[in-house]
Order: sequence, then C-alpha cells, then structure tokens
Amino acid sequence: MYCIKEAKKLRGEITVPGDKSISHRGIMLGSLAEGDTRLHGFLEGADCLSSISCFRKMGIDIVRDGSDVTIHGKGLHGLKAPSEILDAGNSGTTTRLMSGILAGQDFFSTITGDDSLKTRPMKRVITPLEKMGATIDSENGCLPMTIHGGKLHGIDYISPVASAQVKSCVLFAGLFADGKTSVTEPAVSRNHTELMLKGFGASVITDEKKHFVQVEPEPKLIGQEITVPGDISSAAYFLVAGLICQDADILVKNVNINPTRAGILKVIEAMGGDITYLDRRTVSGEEVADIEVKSSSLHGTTVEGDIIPALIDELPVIAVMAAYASGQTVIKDAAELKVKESDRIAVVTENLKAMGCDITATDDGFIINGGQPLHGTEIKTQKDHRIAMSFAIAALNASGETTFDDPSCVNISYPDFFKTLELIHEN
Ligand code: SPQ
Repeated sequence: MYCIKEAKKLRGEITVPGDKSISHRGIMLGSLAEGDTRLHGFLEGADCLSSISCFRKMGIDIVRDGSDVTIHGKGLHGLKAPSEILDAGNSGTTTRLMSGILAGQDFFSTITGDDSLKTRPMKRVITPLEKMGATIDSENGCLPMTIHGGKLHGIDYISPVASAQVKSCVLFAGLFADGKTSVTEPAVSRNHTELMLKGFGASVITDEKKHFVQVEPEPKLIGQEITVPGDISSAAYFLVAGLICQDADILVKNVNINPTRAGILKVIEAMGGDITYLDRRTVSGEEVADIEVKSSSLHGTTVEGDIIPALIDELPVIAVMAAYASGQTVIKDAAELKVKESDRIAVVTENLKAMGCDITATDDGFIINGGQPLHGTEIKTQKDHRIAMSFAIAALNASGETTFDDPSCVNISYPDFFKTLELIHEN
C-alpha cells in the first residue's frame, strides 16, 4: 500500500516523459513508412509498449534502446498477418488507431485487451470502418474484435463524438481507400495524427474552423527522425501540485503545449494560477515550452464546450485543483469521461468525497464547491493511472496520510511518477 503525506514545501525542476499520443502514432506511422523511423524520447509506458508489441506481431522490426526507438518500416503494404491475437493491454489508443490500419489489410486479425479495455466502446470505430467496407465481429461493440480488412472506400465521416481516436482510426483507414477520406467532428480533438501524417509525406487538408480533416489514399510515407516532446497530460499533475500547495515553485521542462492538448493551461489562467511559459519553441512540428508554476490563490471557474477535448484527460486533476480553489467550479460537456479506463466522473467524485470535498457528479461532469480543507483517505484507483496520479496530487495538500490501493497503474503512462514526486516533495 503506497502512502503520501501532506507536503510542507515543493521545489524542483523536472522533465516529464514523452507524449503518449505522439509515441503511439510514431510506432504506427513508422511501421507503415519506407525506411527507418527514429523516435527520441519515446514514452516507455505500458500502453505504448502494447503498440510496439502489436506491430512486432505483424512483422515490423522495432528496436528499443531506452526511450530511443528505431522502427524498420516496411511501407504502406508491408504488414503481415499476425499469427497470434493482438493484445492492446489497457490502451484505447492502440486499439482504435490500429483498427483503422487493420481494416485496410488483406488479412484478418483479432484485437483484445485487459478487463478495463474490454468494457470500452468500440462501436465508434466499427461504424465508420464498416461504412468503408471492412467486416468486423465484436462482443456487442466491445473487444475482442476481429477485423476482416481489404480494399476500402473513401468516405466523408461526420463523427458524433469529438475523439482523436475515432478521427485517427478513420484517417488511417483512409490511407488504404480508393478515394479521399474525411472526418468532421463536433469540436476539434488533438491533431497529432494530422501533423505526423504530413511529416511522413501524406497529403492532408485541415479546416480547423469546420473541425474537418481530409487525407488522400496511398501515400508514400517516408521514415522520419522524431523527437517526442514531454506529455502535457503528465506535466499536468506537477503543474497542479505547484499551484495548490502552499510553499511551491516548480519548473516543468519540455512540455508539449499544442493548443489541441493544452486546455488545462487556459483553465489554470482562468482560475488565477501563477504560471509562466519559458523558451517557447517548435520540436518535430509540435509547440513546446518550459512551464513554471508557484503557489496560488485559485478561484472556481466553468469548464465547458469546445475546450473539453483539449483537456479531457486532465479533468480528474482539474477536479482536484477545483477542490482546493475557493468558490464553485462547474465542469460540463464531459460525458466522455464515463468511457475512459474507469468511469472517471464516478471515481473522481467518490474519492474527492472521501477526502471531504463538496462535489456532485452530473451526467456530463461535476459541480465542485471548493476551498474546504481536505483530509487523507484510502484512494480507490480502479486501476486507472489518471485517477492514481490525480489523487497523489490531492494528497499533497490534504491533512494526514493518503493511501492507494493500486499505485502500480501509473505504469500505463508515467512509470517514474512516484519517483519524480518524491524528488520535489519536501516534508
Ligand atoms: O489510450 P487510452 O486508454 O484511451 O488513454 C487516454 C488516457 O487517459 O491516457 C483515455 F483514457 O487518452 C486518450 C484520450 O482520452 C488518448 C487519445 C489519443 O492518443 O488519441 C485521445 C483521447 O481519447 P478520445 O477517445 O477522446 O479520442
């Protein structure tokens, strides 16, 4: 059982691991490219290792030297039929993005995952892939899922959900179609797939105002050298820690601040957080900065609408920040939280309540009346990495001790999370 005590002081300079979304996409596009792709700063978390394992099973030689990964790509039509079931572990991104690629193959393949992944909805990718001509068998829209791929038709898909996984799945399938494929979303989701497809040489048209992306089929993808920037979803924990704790000054280096991911920065500003951006730069087509945060008197805000996809994975830690902010915070339009690694609306509410917070779950978010002192408790992570890390941060400002039933789930996206926390935590 892991235990965290209230922090008297937080100080330090840290670097967070590579971006999870970009690491996955690098493995997938590197496998479909001609020649070698080198990823520097690859995230060595369990989810991205699942992507490596699946593409190795389809004949791709992928060599790892710590966070440096070389993918010996075999070209757009170079994958071979896997002799085993593809196991995506806990990773929704592996499953949904890879489904798009598998739909374009002239072999059939089966994807499965762990108990959590088996409960997550796959109809959202099955529907457009079937429209494109693939045949897919599933367990009532969940894993295991068998994809009978082949030549696909280009479609103009209007997605009912703002989801980068759905968008990327359809765009990847579009690489194998007989015409152009487009996706229009209700709001813009993270755009790493579009940026990376362009970097590898695909022809991609985007219209951000219309939330529209179009890809041309049969591109010649060329292996790339990619430096993966630090993951803002991992940085978010330390940014919130620096803001809510009383004597804190933390510099988080090398953070990806791509606007389609960086919604939390706007929320921090709206809540009155003391945040400074240093050395803004572009790395492998992505915007990056070092970010300094200091103890702040935060106040409540409303988080809703088109910003939600740009901070969806940060909402658990934003809820923690709201619990320590004075006044009311309302989070709306985030029903997607219910279909993540856990039902994050229910699990955040249960754990924050157990710490003494006035929080109400709604159908699509939370109402949090913040500013009351919180106390330590036993956190039930539901094996969800984002819940474990968000509540490790909540624990830093709670009286007494906070324990965690299953801290090892942080390995999904941030294996060194607790080590890094210990580095900055001064009792
Ligand atoms: O990969 P997985 O399991 O879906 O991971 C999560 C996470 O919290 O790390 C979601 F549970 O991130 C998703 C994110 O929520 C990663 C992702 C991507 O890389 O494309 C997109 C988001 O999901 P979605 O469904 O909104 O597209």
